[in-house]
Amino acid sequence: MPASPAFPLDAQQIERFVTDGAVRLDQAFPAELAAQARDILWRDMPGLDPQRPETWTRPVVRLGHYTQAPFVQAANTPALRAAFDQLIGPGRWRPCGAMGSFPVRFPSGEDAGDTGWHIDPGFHHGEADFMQWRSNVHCAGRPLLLLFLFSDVGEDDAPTRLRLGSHRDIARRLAPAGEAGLTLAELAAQGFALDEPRTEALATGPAGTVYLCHPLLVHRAQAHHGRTPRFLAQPTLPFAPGERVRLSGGAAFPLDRAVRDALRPGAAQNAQP
Ligand SMILES: O=C(O)CCC(=O)C(=O)O
Repeated sequence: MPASPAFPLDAQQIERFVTDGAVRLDQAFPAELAAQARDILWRDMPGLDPQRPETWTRPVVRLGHYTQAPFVQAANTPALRAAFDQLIGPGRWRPCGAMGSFPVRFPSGEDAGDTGWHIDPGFHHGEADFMQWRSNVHCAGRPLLLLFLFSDVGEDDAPTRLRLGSHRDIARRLAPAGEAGLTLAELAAQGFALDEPRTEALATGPAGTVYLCHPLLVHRAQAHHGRTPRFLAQPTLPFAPGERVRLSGGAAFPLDRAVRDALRPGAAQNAQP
């Protein structure tokens, strides 16, 4: 399938989403919207001045959920909506009404304390202890892990580290736990499948790039060794009511196919780093 406005991901990119669990969409939203959003975010960090690095005293500042126009427009461009249709399926997702959370990372020698490998859990977010939040093999509550670059991110600028193919390892660990799934604490106790051989990719790119990742992809933050603060958002795109990964039956979109492939007998032995 060729890339076009209606189908922004070509056939190779779609296969990469299925096997690697991550695909990069360039110019997913305008850089101008990213600049407008950064102005708002700077205003929400009192005492921190974009022109005065000496005011950047913490390695990370976490900002919440934003509903102003630049954020909602960035989340809902025609290219992104078409890519969601390609990966999840038309009618199976609901638009993002807010953008966040934003871990804003600053050049710093200090440990941010939040750079461990993990997946972003899909449900039970009401639990005060986030280690009790849960995920299941149906990816209930989260059809995609989305990384929106709101600033230019080079290799030194704390790009998120992605373990390619790890969504398949996590799917195999979640499958025996059925509907209830596992807590983040239980997945952490199993080491997030880090014993599997996997290669890594870095979520780099100019402002306006979006990484569309499988929701079970293992990823982590890292220290910032560059010069310019990194602005990244991880909005939650909801499933449409009643929707979740289809393990069998119905049309299998790339989101479903990635899990089905991982659970096929012999898939673990055939896993390639
Ligand atoms: O800051 C990053 O690069 C990723 C942060 C992250 O994965 C998280 O907050 O869940």
